[in-house]
Amino acid sequence: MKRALILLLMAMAHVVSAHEPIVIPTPNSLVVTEGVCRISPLTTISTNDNSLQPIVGYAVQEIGLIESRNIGDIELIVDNSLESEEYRLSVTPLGIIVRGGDYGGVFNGVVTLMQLLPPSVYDGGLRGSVEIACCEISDKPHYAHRGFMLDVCRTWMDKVAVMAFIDLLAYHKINSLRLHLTDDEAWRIEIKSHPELAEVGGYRGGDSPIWPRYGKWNERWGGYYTQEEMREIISYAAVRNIEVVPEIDLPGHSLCMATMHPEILCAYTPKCASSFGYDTRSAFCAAREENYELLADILGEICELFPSPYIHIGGDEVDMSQWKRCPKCQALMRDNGMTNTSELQQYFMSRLSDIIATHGKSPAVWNEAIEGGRLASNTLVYGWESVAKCRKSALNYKTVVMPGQYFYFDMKQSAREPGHDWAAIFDWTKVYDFSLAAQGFTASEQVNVVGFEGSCFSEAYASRNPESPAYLHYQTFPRVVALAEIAWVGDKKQDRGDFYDCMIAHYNRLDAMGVSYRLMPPVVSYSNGVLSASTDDGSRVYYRTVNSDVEVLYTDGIKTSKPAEYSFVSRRGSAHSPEAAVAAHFKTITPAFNITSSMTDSEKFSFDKAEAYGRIARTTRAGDVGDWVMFSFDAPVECRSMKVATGNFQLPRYIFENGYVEVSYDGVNFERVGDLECGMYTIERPQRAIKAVRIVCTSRGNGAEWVSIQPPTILPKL
Ligand code: TNX
Repeated sequence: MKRALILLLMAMAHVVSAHEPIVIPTPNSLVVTEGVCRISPLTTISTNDNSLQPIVGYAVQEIGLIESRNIGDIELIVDNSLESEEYRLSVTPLGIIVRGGDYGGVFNGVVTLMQLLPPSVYDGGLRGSVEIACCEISDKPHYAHRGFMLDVCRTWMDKVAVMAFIDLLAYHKINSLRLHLTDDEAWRIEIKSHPELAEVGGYRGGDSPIWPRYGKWNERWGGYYTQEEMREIISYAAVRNIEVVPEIDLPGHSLCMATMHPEILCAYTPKCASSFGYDTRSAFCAAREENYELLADILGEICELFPSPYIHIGGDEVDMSQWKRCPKCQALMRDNGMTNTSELQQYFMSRLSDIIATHGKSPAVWNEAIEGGRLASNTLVYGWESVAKCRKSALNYKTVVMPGQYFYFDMKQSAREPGHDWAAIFDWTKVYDFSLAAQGFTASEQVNVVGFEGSCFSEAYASRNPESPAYLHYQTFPRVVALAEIAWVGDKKQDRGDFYDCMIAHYNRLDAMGVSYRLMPPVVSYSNGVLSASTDDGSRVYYRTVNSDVEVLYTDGIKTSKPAEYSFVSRRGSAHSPEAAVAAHFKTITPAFNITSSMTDSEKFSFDKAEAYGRIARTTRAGDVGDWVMFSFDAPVECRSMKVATGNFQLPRYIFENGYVEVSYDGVNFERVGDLECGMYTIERPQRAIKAVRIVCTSRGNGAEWVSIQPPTILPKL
């Protein structure tokens, strides 16, 4: 609809343009004017303002222009009459002027200018001469904070990978990148006064004392940023109008630190028999005075290194049972009249706030940190648990709104896709529809909302070829595009269908950027003996049958009496959709079986729960070499595939880290069919009916206190 209107307007203005102006995030005002402007690799760009020099360099590098000392064809100007991040972009036959209220404003104007050029600009810059429609754009963001958080702990991303992602964020006018630098699984930033934190804590698995979680079981894997590298990331981001906000996640999520420095833990000896001696406690003791000295060293260096006015000090998901069992914590609470452990957390966070205040910085925290009483009034709260928690925070604090069910892009996008589902299962449309007003934020609460932030926690990435950005891209794009849009326009949104039209045009740019984004699934229908699939996004559709791994280009309806045998996927550029098919294709069967094991099952999560296909069962300890779990079916099962798995549904955690799978067709003789990968194995197209499957463990421990056992996933013969 909107595109049709633009085309009509352009026709009326007699503009011949190779490229209709679709800008995302949508500008406040874009008026197409008469004429065209020609741009080529010989076009010059200039500024008379030294502070804008990095943007000239950026445009030269990205678009492929020539820098000029005289007034160029494209001129960058700071205009003090405009607000921070506001810009005016004027494209005329004689040249282009970008005026911005400040550095960010001018940068935003240049990002918009890039979108007026053909998409190939994102793939090596301008190749030849192009004509663009003349226009006048007047634009500014609704929210000052348009953020994204990368979890570089669970999955290591080196400097180059982070910079590549910064490029993508910058193309969408995201202006804050939070780096989640410490967690249970890793310590990713060099601390010169305590070099072992990164040198040891940056690596897990192999000969490292840090247990390998979520992937890469057999090698020492990871890395960390030296302070020098972090400075490079910070300035790379700053050129692109992105501020890097560091997060040191405290006092919980500190298992990595505690593995290196067990003295930071509460003063009691844990029971570690079920984890083969591995201590899984993860919280700093709040009553140990030396802990504050250590954290003063660490946070002091962080404050020096990062120009950001905020230092995120965590505060989420603290396992307070540790403090309840600690005599020192209990004494501290008694002496200070504290009645619950949230107050103890407030005490801890306030001590850290005092430390960073001495360096002129303000604290940022996750929403749990405000539960135990008032924090410093300059605290920035990141609300993640729910909309209600965000609203509660916004009563008293500046708040970044990022409830998991709208902004956690590590969540699945539909039921059978990868990712978590604890918050919700959602695609970009749900992000787009998010609005403070619709969520019931009062006017005064809205005033305290500084903006939105997307995130991608990366537990599920580490086991999916983390050397490639494909998984990260798939989870985050186009959800980041929707995030960028709503953070820019606020509640003044266009109809979602119209935005989708713009998004599809924008896909051409994502293709040129090399982003492996997620397409919407093809629509599949079956009638009169013909199976059809369609898409509306310019992608090609491919199909497969259950009997073959070969993908075939779909061109026309498929005549078949067995529609469930087919599944479809669409592709364009590096993007692809999830698998789509008629419902019967995905149907599973649940034949009766029982579980036996060399390990006992837990009382609460007993084997019979999994036998009822209800939920995951648990053993009472981690696995050792030779341990086994067996699924025995009451009657032999004919099927087209059977997946057996240790560990949780979405994450390879609580698994047999190494092992193999044996199948028996008679219940007596077993044959080895393959090795576990991330604790699981799928028996594909078994030739005979299966009577029993046995999973055998070949390694000791899994860094936790039990093994999870999933019910098998069985797809019937069709
Ligand atoms: C909750 S977000 C967490 C993270 C997990 C994430 C997975 C937050 C403050 N804590 O530790 O990685 O869920 O979605």
